[in-house]
Amino acid sequence: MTQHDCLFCKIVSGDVPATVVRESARTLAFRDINPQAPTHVLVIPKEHHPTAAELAASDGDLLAEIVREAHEVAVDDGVAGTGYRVVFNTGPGAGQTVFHVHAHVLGGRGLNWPPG
Ligand code: IU
Repeated sequence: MTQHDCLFCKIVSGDVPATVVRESARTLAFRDINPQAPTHVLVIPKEHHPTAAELAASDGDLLAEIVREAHEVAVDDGVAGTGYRVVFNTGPGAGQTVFHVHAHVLGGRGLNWPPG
């Protein structure tokens, strides 16, 4: 299902441009417009789901596919060997600004822990 006021639904439909790096029948991966690392790609379901928690409850297979695609993005960008991070910001207090679930795939530089 598409939400007309959702930015990432508009990227899926092609109404908003994005640099797509991978696509499967149910997922899309594109470069973040404000990258926080040399590799910063967002992996999303093509269907609208607001958060990772909601997607886990409604379609766990699709959430697992997003995590698999995140790994393939890291392989494609050559950062899987050194290590990469997959982040689902969930809720405004954690920095979620777009309420269409997305996995941030970050790599290509040292990543500190704990995150900010
Ligand atoms: P967040 O976890 O909801 O804060 O992540 C949203 C991301 O979407 C954020 O990193 C933005 O830079 C990114 N983004 C994008 O890639 N393309 C866009 O057109 C817009 C935001 I608006």
